[in-house]
Amino acid sequence: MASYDNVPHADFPIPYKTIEETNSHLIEKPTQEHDALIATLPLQPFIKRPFTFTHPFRLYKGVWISEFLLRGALTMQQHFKSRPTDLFLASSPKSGTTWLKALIFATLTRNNYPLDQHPLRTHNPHQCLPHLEREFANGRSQIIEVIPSPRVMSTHLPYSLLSESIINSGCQIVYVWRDPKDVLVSLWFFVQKIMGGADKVATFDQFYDLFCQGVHSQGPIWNHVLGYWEESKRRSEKVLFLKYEHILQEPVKHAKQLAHFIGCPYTEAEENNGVVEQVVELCSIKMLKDLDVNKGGNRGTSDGPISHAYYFRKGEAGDWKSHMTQEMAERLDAIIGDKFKGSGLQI
Ligand code: PAP
Repeated sequence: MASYDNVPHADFPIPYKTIEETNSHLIEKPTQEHDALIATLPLQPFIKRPFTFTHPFRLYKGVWISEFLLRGALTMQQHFKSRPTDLFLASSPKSGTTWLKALIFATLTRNNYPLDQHPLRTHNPHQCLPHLEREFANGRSQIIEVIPSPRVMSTHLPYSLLSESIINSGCQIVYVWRDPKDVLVSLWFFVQKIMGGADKVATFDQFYDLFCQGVHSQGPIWNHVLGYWEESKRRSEKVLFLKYEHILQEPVKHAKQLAHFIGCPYTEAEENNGVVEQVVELCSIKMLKDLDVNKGGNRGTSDGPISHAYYFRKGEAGDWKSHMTQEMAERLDAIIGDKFKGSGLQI
């Protein structure tokens, strides 16, 4: 049997879905307390609702965010009490959230279950870790409250919109970002699936133009990335800054770095026994995509049920080359390169 010595709080986290199901009596009516304020905020330029599914975007403090998630974010900012032991996965949408949810969850729980019976084989990664502002928007704030420590949660909010409580609690944040050109392509395919076809959404060129203006979920992406980058430079022991493409290139190295950062490094014995490779394999898109839960299940959201399969497409670097002209790529790179100037960051 595995040893729990190097994994703190060996029994936790357990999949969020289990906590949600056993505490369903704590679910409240979704909040409307910020609706009056939200109604005064600038609305996104409409073509067809290309990025927003059923909820339009509003511009709040320089961030384009769906009305629905903004409701959750504002309620969260007011009421959420972060604990020093909390761990957050932060990301701009379509930057590697599902993958990192799996990797973090598997890393923390690798000794709680035999890996061939691990909950990731029966749960989509989004059922394992809650998305904080979405849960607040959905009346689940009290469920978040009863999750035993150490809690592991995700957020798509930029650093500038995190609550004071999160920033001041001393909790850790893992941030993942991705080449924005691939983020854009991934978003476009995702929205088509949600909306039921290419004819239901804006054209790729329209998507691209809005993206270049920063009008997309939690955009502009350059501010999102820079916010966490700056914070990771200031507090490297609290904010780990990862890039999707780098993890793809060297998954084992990054899995070890992640484990070290979150306080459960692999032992020499684990490394010698190939446990890092097994965790990486369990979390790979090839493995997750083929599981029944991810082929057939779905996730209830404010936009209706979203098939788990929509979270797994190609999982590659550079798919933008099949969808963007060289000129489009250079223009977007130039916009982002300009914003990154002086930061030390490069695409
Ligand atoms: P989210 O923000 O809605 O949760 P997110 O998981 O960040 O989405 O992004 C989805 C992308 O990650 C998809 O990329 P693609 O469209 O370019 O293919 C998806 O395929 C990819 N992805 C999902 N799981 C994995 C994984 N285990 N390894 C690598 N990439 C993955």
